[in-house]
Amino acid sequence: MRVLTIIPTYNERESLPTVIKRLRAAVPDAHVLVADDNSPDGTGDMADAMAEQDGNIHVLHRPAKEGLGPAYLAGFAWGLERDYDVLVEMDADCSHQPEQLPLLLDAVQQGADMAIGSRYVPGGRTENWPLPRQLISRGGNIYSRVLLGTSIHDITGGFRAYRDTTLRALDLDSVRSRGYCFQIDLAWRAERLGLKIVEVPITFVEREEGASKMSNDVTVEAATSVAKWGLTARARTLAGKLGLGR
Ligand SMILES: Nc1nc2c(ncn2[C@@H]2O[C@H](COP(=O)(O)OP(=O)(O)OP(=O)(O)O)[C@@H](O)[C@H]2O)c(=O)[nH]1
Ligand SMILES: [Mg+2]
Repeated sequence: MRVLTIIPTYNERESLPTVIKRLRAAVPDAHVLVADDNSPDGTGDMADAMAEQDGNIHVLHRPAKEGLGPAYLAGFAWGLERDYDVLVEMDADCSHQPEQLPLLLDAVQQGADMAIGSRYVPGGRTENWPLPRQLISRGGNIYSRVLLGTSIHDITGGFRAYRDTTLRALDLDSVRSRGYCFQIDLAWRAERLGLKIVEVPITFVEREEGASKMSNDVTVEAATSVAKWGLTARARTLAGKLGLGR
């Protein structure tokens, strides 16, 4: 399997060398694509310097900060054009431990269309995460469960491995999500298509370097998008039952 790990970055100068070093050691054959949104702290230049030293490292420079979603979409397009078999999402801040990536890749190897590193299945956990962040994360998952009826336990989790065929099936051109709801959006699309989603327990570790990019805007975007998707899906089901729209 040819694996591409996409790492979106915005001002991750302090974290990037560590995550890349750990990733290259943990899964030496995997290629890495840093998708940088023109970080003012020079993360993009730093990534270029690493790419010059190591042929498995690539850099995608994007003009401005647009959020996690568009950065991943650009990274997926880059990887699909180059025929990678598995495309991985991973944060730059080492919250997703590179040493656990083989667990996700094993799940895909064993037949999963999509593997999600999950904090909320038995064996999964978080380390040093402040209580307010834990509550937002748990709350977001419960909210998604109620509104979407999803059976995924960690639908907001951003440590994932997708089979290329999965991404090709998800109609990525129609994805509008920018912030964390991007993760919910893609997982829910895959679930509705009946694809095989496997949750692999992981330990999510609070970032040690750099600053969080979490903001109220992305929380509001997620809350309103999930409500909209859930209500639209229910309205469609109801219309189907009533025989409308035929
Ligand atoms: N390219 C790009 N990357 C982004 C953007 N916003 C966040 N990221 C990256 O997405 C990943 C997750 O962002 P974090 O700030 O760690 O968000 P988080 O993990 O929910 O928040 P913390 O728990 O506080 O770290 C990191 O690698 C960020 O650098 C963006 O607008 N563009
Ligand atoms: Mg983080």
